[in-house]
Amino acid sequence: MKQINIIQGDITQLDVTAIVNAANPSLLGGGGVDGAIHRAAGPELLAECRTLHGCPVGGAKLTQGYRLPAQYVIHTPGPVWQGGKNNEPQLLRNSYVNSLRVAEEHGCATVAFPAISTGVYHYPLEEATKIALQTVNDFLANSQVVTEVTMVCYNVTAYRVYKNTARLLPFNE
Ligand code: AR6
Repeated sequence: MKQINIIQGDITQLDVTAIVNAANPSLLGGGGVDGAIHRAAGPELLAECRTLHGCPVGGAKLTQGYRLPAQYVIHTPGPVWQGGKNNEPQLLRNSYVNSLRVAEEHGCATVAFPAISTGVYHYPLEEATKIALQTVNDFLANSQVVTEVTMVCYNVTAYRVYKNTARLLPFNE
């Protein structure tokens, strides 16, 4: 059975095989969920990130989870919203797909995502949510490895948008 969960909470607390970090191309930390993940994982995370030499927008790279309950962190820089004419939808899709590919390569059964690009990067929440849910749903349908994906909404606004969007899509949570 494949499953998509939508929850409100703090992604750093989740006991899943891998959590995804909404990073920036330097992979050297920042604010938002990136800052929270680095604080919770401890300094070893930054030390490993330094060995990765960054990541292009829409790409994904894996590290250990260190002091997190999750075994791994998959770091993906999403696109900065620049009005929508700079390939933002495709780049956001790439962040989800490439994160899930990396999860598959490392045998991760359970993966959790934050709402990539919808904070500091200002991607409109409704549009980003449609891409997130559609992309994850399509990938899960074809994956032999990833069986459960949890979409983590940090605040109630995002949670409501995710729940409403899920109702409009052709899948059941
Ligand atoms: N758990 C789950 N979601 C969270 C948490 C958390 N602990 N904290 C925040 N969020 P953002 P971006 C939500 O800004 O837009 C960083 O500085 C937040 O409410 O973290 O992709 C990076 O280094 C929002 O819905 O990421 C980059 O420079 C979502 O996570 C830049 O921000 C994403 O917001 C990336 O910007």
